[in-house]
Amino acid sequence: MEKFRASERLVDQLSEEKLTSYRAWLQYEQIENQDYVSKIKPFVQHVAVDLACDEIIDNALIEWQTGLSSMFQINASIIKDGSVDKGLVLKLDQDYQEDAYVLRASDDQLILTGGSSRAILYGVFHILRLIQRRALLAGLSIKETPKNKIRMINHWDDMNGSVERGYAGKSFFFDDYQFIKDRQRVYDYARLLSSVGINALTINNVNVHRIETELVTDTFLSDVKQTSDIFNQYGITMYLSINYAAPVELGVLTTADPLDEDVIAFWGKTAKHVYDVVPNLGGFLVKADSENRPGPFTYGRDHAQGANMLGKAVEPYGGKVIWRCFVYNNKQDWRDRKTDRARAAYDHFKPLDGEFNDNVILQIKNGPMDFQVREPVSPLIGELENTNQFLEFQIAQEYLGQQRHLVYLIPQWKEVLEFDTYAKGENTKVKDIVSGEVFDNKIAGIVAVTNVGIDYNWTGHTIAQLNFYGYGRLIWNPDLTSEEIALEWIKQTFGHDPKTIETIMKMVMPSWEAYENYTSPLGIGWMVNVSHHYGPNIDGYEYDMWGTYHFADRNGIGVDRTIATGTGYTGQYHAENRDLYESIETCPDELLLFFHHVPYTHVLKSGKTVIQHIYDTHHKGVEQVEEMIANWDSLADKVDERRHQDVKERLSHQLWSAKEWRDTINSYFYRKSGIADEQNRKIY
Ligand code: GCV
Repeated sequence: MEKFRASERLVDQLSEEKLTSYRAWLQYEQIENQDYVSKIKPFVQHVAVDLACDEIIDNALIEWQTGLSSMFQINASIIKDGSVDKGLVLKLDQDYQEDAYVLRASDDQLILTGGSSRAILYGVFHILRLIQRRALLAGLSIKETPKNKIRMINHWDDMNGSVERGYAGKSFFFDDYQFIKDRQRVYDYARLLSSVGINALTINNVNVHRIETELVTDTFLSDVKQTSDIFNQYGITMYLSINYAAPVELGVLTTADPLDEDVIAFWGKTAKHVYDVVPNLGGFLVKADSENRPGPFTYGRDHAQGANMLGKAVEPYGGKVIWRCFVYNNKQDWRDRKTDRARAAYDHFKPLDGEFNDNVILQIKNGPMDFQVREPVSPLIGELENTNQFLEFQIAQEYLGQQRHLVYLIPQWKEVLEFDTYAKGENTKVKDIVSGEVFDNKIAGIVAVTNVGIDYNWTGHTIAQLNFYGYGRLIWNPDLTSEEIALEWIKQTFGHDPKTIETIMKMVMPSWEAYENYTSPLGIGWMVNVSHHYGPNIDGYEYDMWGTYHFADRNGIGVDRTIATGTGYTGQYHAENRDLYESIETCPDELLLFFHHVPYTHVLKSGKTVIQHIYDTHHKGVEQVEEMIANWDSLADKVDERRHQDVKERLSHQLWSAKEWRDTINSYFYRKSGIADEQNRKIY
């Protein structure tokens, strides 16, 4: 099997100055503080391996040696014959949960006991993370069990090499309708993923075109196998996005009806062959009956019938089918204020609860719309009591500045995870539902659309690496705070200078709020250009031919989603949330226009009118970006030139863009409402 070694490859590919960006949070900078070095040395001279090695353990050992030689210039000896029990000792305990591990240290011995090889790998990364953060090891006593069993990444990579909603260069899996033969990047990526606990991924877009339909055929299966093998070496299970209409697209049948015997046989045979070649494949991810993708609706069948047919096909091989709930009708007349895209996922899938096979999982986006800067939590989460489910986030900043803007996403995701659905009374939080605890699901977890590409810093914006890192850390342990995650990342990525840490914290922590301030206020969302979703275009979204998502007119703004007078969407929530959102009095300001259509003069809880809020926040957002720039400028002599320059360029574009947003939005609403003054600042 193809084997790559991180240290060899890194040096081959990139110039030294770009390597710093490429290393991301695995910088392993040399440690100068001799006092710290002397305290850690007893633990790092030897590693005693008291377990059977496999390729995952091999990689854990390589990582340990790479980290130590770089940070301490130590070549840690690996002892497998039991002759030494000092230093790091690796053990397995079958009674632990698969990914769980324990770290216990005396004065000169650190025992890492894991439930599996993968847990050992995670444990090694944990110790290296502690050392990178200059934590002491003596007396350590830690037990780590991930909250979510499946921690997944979705790629939207196409085989022509492009990445749908990708903002960090082209795909590193595919180019020119082929797999890229040099798989160095893939290996390095697997390493980064496992360093933050990711254990599953799909490599191709959920929008499966003709060419990717062939991923399940002999045209590409040996490439699929080689790629899967690389991820397996890092404890990551690979899945494929498949085309629901494959039997038709491949010219085998004239139907993809899930109840048709020939279709059932096609998938049975296809699954068998796929698993013969790629026995470790996790299964299939499907986007069906959505945004022009084929699905069971064409044949008058429902999603359960479609998903279960595939579920049965992969069942004999332990495979899973992940079925996306992002299903909506995107044609709506602007005069129709009752049809509501926000209702769609719940309306489609709630009635099917309990009808899905055990190996089928429904994948639900965090909000009812589509990864806007502010949305309520999807009401479907908490409503599926008898169905496996995954929560879906988007690390790629499709609607959040496309990695040209600095936006730290963990605070947004934490709000989602902490949201109380009241599904089983008070304190039924999203984080406990999607982990499978509330409804005792067999399969559960969190998935996110990735933000990486072939750019040398992986994520386009260097600071967007934090969202990748943070996603892994957060879904491993949702109780970590946004501050803790940011601090971990900054120390590993940029080192220990107190001013650097403090300054970057000041930049990242308010960045989500800043973005919201200068873009879309009060839960309105969507005011972007329809094709690429970037930059302000107030009436620009998909209803531009027919209307908009915000219903702004001279009298008011917002979407009435109440039961009393609107689309009835609030009725999809449990009583406590339904009542909270239904009433203008109790609806939180930040979501007011998502749930209500109000006059511009409506007074918010803050005491300001809606129109004044819009104007003021747009100015504030721009000022916040100016502060970010001043902060970053002050680090010119603290951060290496390449990364400093990269971020500086992005920030200056962000400022330009924030001003464009401010001026576009404020002048639009000035005209629309007719109640702003000429300077667009003071309304009254
Ligand atoms: C992959 C949004 C994006 C699409 C994406 C879709 C989805 O509509 O703009 O690019 O398609 O979501 O999640 O399937």
